[in-house]
Amino acid sequence: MYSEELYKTDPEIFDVVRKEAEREHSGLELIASENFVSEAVIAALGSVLTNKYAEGYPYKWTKDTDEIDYSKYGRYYGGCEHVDEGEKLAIERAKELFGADHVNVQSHSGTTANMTAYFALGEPGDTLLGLNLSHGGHLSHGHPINFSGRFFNVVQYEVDRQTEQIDFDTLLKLAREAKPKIIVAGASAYPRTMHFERFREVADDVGAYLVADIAHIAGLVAADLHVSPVPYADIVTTTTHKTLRGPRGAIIMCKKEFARTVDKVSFPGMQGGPLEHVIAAKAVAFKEAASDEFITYQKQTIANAKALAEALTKLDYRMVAGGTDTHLMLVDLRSKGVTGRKAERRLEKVGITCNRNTIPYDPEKPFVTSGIRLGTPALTTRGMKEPEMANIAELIDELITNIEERDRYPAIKAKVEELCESFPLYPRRRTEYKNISAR
Ligand code: DSN
Repeated sequence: MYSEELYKTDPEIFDVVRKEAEREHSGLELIASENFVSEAVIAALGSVLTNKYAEGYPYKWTKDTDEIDYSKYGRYYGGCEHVDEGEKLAIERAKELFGADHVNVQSHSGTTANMTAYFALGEPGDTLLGLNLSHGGHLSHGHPINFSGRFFNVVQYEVDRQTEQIDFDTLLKLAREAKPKIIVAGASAYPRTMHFERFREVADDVGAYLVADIAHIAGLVAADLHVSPVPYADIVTTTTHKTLRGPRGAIIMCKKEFARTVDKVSFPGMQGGPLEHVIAAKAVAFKEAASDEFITYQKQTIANAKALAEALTKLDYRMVAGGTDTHLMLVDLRSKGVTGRKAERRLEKVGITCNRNTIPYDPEKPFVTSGIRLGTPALTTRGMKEPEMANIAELIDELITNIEERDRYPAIKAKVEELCESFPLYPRRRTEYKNISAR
């Protein structure tokens, strides 16, 4: 209904939106960190809540006890009674979903959530022990060009050369040498289970705080299909837009003893006005994530990842760490003589979207890489199951094994589009866009 207004005011931006909806529908989205939100989430995002300034919180901390009091007005602006309700719902639903003592729902992104966690627990110059980016970690886990690498004394751990998984004896040895203030357990390209209980043992041994970043696996954790870090970590951060299938943004969960500090570091320490439209959309996503349907979805996401990994293995692709326990896999392309960069670019030409990714101990530069990362959350949201995963593995293989034969690309693209047509994405929305632009 309101797209008409956008078209009248700004046909160029309308067209950007229309074309992106078509791209999402007509391609196979295998970027492990992406997903397709519900129309309900989009409705909350595109709402009047974007108009409201609401610095502060929908509660006040009581003076003497570490309790939040929703009956007290904690904002620096008037007129927050409705956004207060939305933020309260987001907080309470997230607490329930993850079993956390306290949740701050205001983080704009995973990186600012991590920044908040580190500054809540440490000071610039403290030692931070995080997983190396090229071994599956994240920029905000201590990369030298990121704030984390510039503000903290970073020591990085790596995966074992043989198993390509975290070896906790090696990690313990490194932690004893480095004596970190904070250990970060989390990854953006680690296909196997993150054993948070083992991280806790290491942290306890060296007297470090433990931050768990579950940006990728939050949906699996919420559905109880992956070990939860909540009982083990002092602070848990997550984005809300990956497996969790909410709006782009993040939250911070923590034990009660850190709650007040986390809130203070987030605002006024780190951010200004919270994005109340995004927070309301987070609340919607948490409600959706508490449903049985969401558990079924996450089970299928894992089953699809296993099916895709198995089908590719049969086609002679090597899976890093031997396969997957989660929603993602890392594919080593060296046996095919194709780099990650080339595979990413050429796959895109036939409508298959993924990202190049370093594999552990990668001989190629990070901009080139020997691998690609594939994930199944978005395709599973569309309703695809194991048979489609086998089909997709064949389409990927057809492209990779004939990568220099560009005349074959149109036929592969046609097969991709045919598959996508059977699993329509945002059909009402796309029809509306088409009708408006046809006028
Ligand atoms: N950029 C995200 C990913 O793709 O994993 C992590 O923040």
